[in-house]
Amino acid sequence: SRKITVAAAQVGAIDLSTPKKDVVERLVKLLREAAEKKVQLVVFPECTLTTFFPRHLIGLQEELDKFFEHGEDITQSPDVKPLFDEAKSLGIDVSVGYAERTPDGTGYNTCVYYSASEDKVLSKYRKVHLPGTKEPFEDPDAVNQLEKRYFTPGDLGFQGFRVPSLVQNVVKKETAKEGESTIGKGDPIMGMLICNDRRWPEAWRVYSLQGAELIMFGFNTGGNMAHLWGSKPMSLEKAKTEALFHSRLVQQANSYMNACFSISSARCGLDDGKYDLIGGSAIVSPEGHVIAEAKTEDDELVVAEIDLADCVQGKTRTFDYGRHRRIETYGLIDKQ
Ligand code: CDT
Repeated sequence: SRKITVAAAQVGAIDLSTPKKDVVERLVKLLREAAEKKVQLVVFPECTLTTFFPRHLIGLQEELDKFFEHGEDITQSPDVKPLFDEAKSLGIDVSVGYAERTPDGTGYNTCVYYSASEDKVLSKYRKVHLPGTKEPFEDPDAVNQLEKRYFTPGDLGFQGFRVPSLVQNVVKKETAKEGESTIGKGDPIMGMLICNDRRWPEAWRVYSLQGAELIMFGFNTGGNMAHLWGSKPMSLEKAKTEALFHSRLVQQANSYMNACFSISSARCGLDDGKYDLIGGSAIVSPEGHVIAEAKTEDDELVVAEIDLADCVQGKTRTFDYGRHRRIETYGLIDKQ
């Protein structure tokens, strides 16, 4: 069977002063709920461990560094280790987003995929498309988006990866009979994006060219980011409805166009009682349908059983790249 039970672990309000330890306790609670529901993979949001700090201008390096994880291996980071220990003991794979400070001082907006059966990080991704500005907006009422100030664009590319132990009876290339296709038969092929990346078709496409069957991403999207989007003045309510619409639009469209499942996991609620983030975590099928979605703007587990075999039709018919793509006409893509 190619069926797996997956979940988006949506995370509600986190204040500027909330200790990481408290956040991790909430994440562990979500993991335990996932275990009760026989979930095999849980996706946590972008920068899960703290408030979305790029909205704040933080001058002191020492203060800023509190929002980052330091050291080579996030699974050993003292505040976060309990989450990976719990994932291991419950046998649940997790994808977790966090701010990463490398030994040479570079900051990345990062996520990892941790496999419980292997007890190790199988893949790391660093956000490529960083929205916002280096300098704060001049309007003192605007909510800032200082990702370009705090982070460097990701340097790892979009590396699809295979995940062992989630599905049974896999056919590997080495064991396939002569002429037998292994599309949709091996260990699942996955990819990770982070927030703004989801709006860029190239990011999804590079994964789907590697056969990705499941793409996951966390996000922090402001409910009212008129300064960032340059949109016409509109009511807060309308701005949030638009933001949710576009978030859902890109997830559904890209899942369909790349014949893959997708899981999106939101940070949401009112951070510090005033910074509104949209929710809208969802699990979407390769046909572009929403199969599960969040009902709240708080901590919530969104669960679905998915059958990766459902990717085969899109990958072998409508979007059979070998037969239908016309790469000789796409040259401009990597020139501008
Ligand atoms: N985190 C992130 O990339 N957010 C952007 C918009 C900024 S709203 C805080 C997004 O594309 O959703």
